[in-house]
This record gives sequence, structure tokens and C-alpha cells, in this order.
Amino acid sequence: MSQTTVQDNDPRGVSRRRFIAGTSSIFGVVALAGHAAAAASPTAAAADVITPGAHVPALVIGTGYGGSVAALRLAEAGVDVHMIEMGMAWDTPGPDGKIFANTTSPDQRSYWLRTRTKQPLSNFLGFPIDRDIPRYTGILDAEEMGGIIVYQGRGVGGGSLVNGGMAVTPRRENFGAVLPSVDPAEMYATYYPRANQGLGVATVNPTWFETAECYQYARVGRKHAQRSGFPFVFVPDVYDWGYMEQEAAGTVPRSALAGEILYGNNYGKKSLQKTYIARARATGKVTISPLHKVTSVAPATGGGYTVVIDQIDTGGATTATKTVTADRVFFAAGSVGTSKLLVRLKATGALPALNDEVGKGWGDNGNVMCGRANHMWDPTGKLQSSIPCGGIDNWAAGGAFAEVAPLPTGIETYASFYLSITKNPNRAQFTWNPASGKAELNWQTAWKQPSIDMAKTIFDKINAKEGTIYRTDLFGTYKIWGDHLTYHPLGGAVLDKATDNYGRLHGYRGLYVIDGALIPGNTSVNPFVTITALAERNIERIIATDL
Ligand code: FAE
Repeated sequence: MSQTTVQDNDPRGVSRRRFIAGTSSIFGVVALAGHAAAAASPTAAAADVITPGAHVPALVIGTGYGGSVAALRLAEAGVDVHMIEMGMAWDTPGPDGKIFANTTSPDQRSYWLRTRTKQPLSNFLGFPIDRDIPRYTGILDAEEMGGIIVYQGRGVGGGSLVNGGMAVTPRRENFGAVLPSVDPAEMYATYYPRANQGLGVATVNPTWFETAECYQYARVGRKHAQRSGFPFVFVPDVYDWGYMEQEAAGTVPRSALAGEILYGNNYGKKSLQKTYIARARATGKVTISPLHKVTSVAPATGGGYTVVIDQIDTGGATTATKTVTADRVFFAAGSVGTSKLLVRLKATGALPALNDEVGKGWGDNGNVMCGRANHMWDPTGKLQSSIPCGGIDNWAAGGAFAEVAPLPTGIETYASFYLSITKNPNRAQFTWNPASGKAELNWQTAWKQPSIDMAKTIFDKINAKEGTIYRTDLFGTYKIWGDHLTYHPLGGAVLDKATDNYGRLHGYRGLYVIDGALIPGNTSVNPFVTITALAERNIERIIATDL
């Protein structure tokens, strides 16, 4: 049963005028100290940074999909919003003239506070490919959570900075298992279309696809899928497909065709910085503090919440600790970030009335990777677009949806590579460990076995048909399955369990979850369109009834 006790912190006690009152005067211009000044934008970001003692009508923790939707819609409704983001602004070019590092040459910009890269594909031809890098607040976090490495984007834009942009709406017949308490009719009529439009989702031009050199790998993937009787589907993306065609024609600087993806994309991808966040900033009512990390949220005397924030430098050290107040707080720190915060705040007495569902229902979207070694007459191409555009749909029969993914090494590898999303039933839980002072996740590596079995329903059959074998050199020596990681963390503050059916946290009025933590572990396809659509649905209701 959900606990529904409500603490005496109802922001409805705060007058509507105060809630909607401007905050721009409160956010004075402060210079970022030390390294942070060089990392963040010297202009907009520095001017926006939150000051100690500030009062904020709506504070959003995190700038990924959920946070960006909340910020835009609140601002459009007249509410001043401040977004707190632990990562960098990613709006200033480095010494090479580019904002983001290339996948083939990782540098300090590539990883979040690591001294060595942690590449998802750790080996090539059996040899380890990780290398030393300077420790820095880089863009990709490879967070080691015991039995699994959870990859996440860090910076203004969250996961949209590092992801493949694959923007997939689940098949309607699968939606009931994805979000059982949500009416599919309203999602498919209103919120999925709104999300797709807001994100700028589109599909590759099928005519261009047939001859594009950079999609030879996808055409080989399609041929092999179809010869084994599996449907191949085009997968929409937020990449600017017209730009990619120009990249191929050699008329613009290359981005997808230069292998950019995991460490950011310098040109063609429509990350949130170019869509929701740009629109939110354009309202004049949204400000952002990069390199700021929320560490505590607790009821404030007199209503609203006290929020404690560490400002950090690009070495990860705290340079200032700021305490501010907010009438409403939106947790949008991503599935892992939101879950860890809530579990800690409940256990350590800051938010004791959160219910026992907090931390539960976490899943990895069934992610598992593998490669296949093709025959010499099936080359996959030296030039590969880093943006996948197709997948193999065996969800109904075998519980797997496999992206035909690139292996943009710049050389012919004769390899086909796949990221499968599977119907893995295992769910993990975050709990607070007072001894280590950390929220821990009890996922176990062996829990990936169902995912491997489901992916094999596709690839065993293709290998048998084609007379090919699995690659064993990409994740170690003689290791077929990339079963140690996920790109798609989901759950930990599940909708209608830890929260009500619109993301309002049980136990506290004015606290909301609005990110991937709401989704119970699996979306049957890549998750960000569903995260965005659910956020659109929930914020519409919250604005209509709570403000
Ligand atoms: P998210 O985008 O993770 O944003 C959370 C933000 O909160 C981050 O910017 C954090 O730095 C920040 N944060 C965390 N804790 C704090 C704190 N305490 N204080 C301040 N800020 C904090 O959350 N999905 C797809 O649908 N298609 C794809 O093609 C795809 N490819 C992917 C490839 C990679 C390599 C990765 C890592 C992910 C991929 N994903 C993909 C997953 C997708 O990016 C992810 O589901 C969403 O970004 C999650 O959105 P949220 O709003 O939940």
C-alpha cells in the first residue's frame, strides 16, 4: 500500500502571487569560481547561477528529458524556474575548437570524474582499448553499481548529450506493460505526438538510405534479419537527417559520419539544448546552474522546501555549498540520480514520510549487446553513421527488439553489432547503506541471462541461416555478450507507487518525480520518447490542478 501522509508543507499555503513572482532579481550575477568559470559559459550560464539564500518558485533537479519538459511547461504557465545541473554547460569549445570529443579519441571531456576511459566496447580483436585521461567533469558517466555499469549523460541536456537519438514510440499493444496505470488513449492521441514534435523526431529518407555508403551496415543487418524471417523496421531519430545527407555529400562538417556519439555530437543531433531547453530559455523564465549538485531537500519552516546544493569545480571538488528555498521541487535527476537522492533523504530523516516504494522497481530495459562476424562477401563498410536507423523487432515472439548498431572504427570490420532491448523481468532495489554512506543497488550480473536468451532468439537463428558466428573479442577475450551494462536505467520511484498517478511524491505536497525513475524498468523500446511523453502528461495535470 502506498503511504499517503502529507506533511505540513503545502505550497498551496504559499500565495499564488508569491509562487509566480519573478526570481530574476534573486538570481544575481555571480562569477563562477576557479575552474568552473572556464568550464561553464562565460556569459549566460555564469549570469544565471543560483545564489545562496535564493527563493525559487520551482526548482528542477537535473536537465534531462523530464526536467526540460517540466521547465518549459512551467515557464509557459508563467512560473519562474531554476534548473540545477551537476554536469557542465557544454556550450564552450575546447582547445581543438570543438565542444565535444570524438568517440575514437577520448580525452578529459569524455568521462565523468575518471582517470581512465570505461568504454562500453572494452576490447577490439581481444585487446583492451581503454586509455588514461585527466580526471574532469566530462560528459559520460560510467557509474559502477555493483552488478552493472550504468551509462548516463552529465551536463545541460542530460542523456540527450550522449545518446544515439533513437526516438521510438512503443507499439500500442505493449504499452499496458510499460505504464499500467496510464490511459493509452490519451498517450497515443496527445502526449506521444506532443513529445515527438517537441523533440524533432524524424525518420531517414528511405530512398537515400538504399544507396548511402554510411548505412551499408544497416542494409546488411536488414538483409540478414529478413532472410531469417524477422521484420526490420526503420527507427526514427532526433538527428537532422538533411544535415546527415549533406555530411555524406561533403558540404558540411561531419558529425554522425565522423563517428561522434558517446562523448557528444558537435553538429547534427537535436539534443535537448537545441529543442526543449532552447524553448524554455527563450521564455525568459528559466535559468540554469551547471556544475551544481543537489544534496538535500527537506521541508522548510513556513512552507516549501530547503534545498542544499554543492557547487563543484571541473575536478569534482566542492567550491561552495548553497542553501536555497523552493516552493516546489521536481526530481529529474534521472532514474539513478533521483532514486539515490530519495532513498538517502528518506533514510537519513530529511524526507521520512516518503513511502516504502521509493528505491523499488528499477530495471535496465533489458539491455544486452553482441556482435556477429560476417563473411568476407558481406562487408559492413569503413564509413558508418554513428546514428542507428533500423531495428529487428522480435518482441512479440522472442521478447527482443534489436537495434542494428554501428561500429564506427574507420576500418572494415566485417562485423554486425547490435544493442538489444529485451523483456527482462528482473527488478532491483536501491537501499541506503549507513556504513558506506551510499545508496546501493542490488542488481546482479546473472540477472542478464533472460536478456541473453531473448537476444539469442534473433541471433542464433541468423547465425544458423548465414553460417556465421558471434564475435568474441568486443567485451573481453572470448566473451560474446555485453551483459555488464545498461544505457537505459528506468524506475526507482515508480508512477502510482512511490508517487500518485501524476508523479506527486506520496508524503509531501509540492515534491514531484518527472523523469525515467517513474517508469517501472522497461519500455520495450528505447526510452526517451516515453519519458518525454509521460512528463508532458504529468506536468499538464500538475499545472492545471496544483498551481
Ligand atoms: P537524464 O537524461 O539522465 O537527466 C538527468 C540529469 O540530472 C543529468 O544531466 C544529471 O547530470 C543530472 N543530475 C543527476 N543527479 C543530480 C543532482 N543530484 N543534482 C543536479 N543534477 C543532477 O534523465 N534513449 C533512447 O530513447 N534512445 C537512444 O538512442 C538512447 N541511446 C543512449 C545511449 C547512451 C550512451 C546512453 C547513456 C543513453 C541512451 N539512451 C537512449 C537513454 C536516454 O538517454 C535516457 O533514458 C534519458 O536521458 C533519461 O532521461 P531522464 O530525464 O530520466
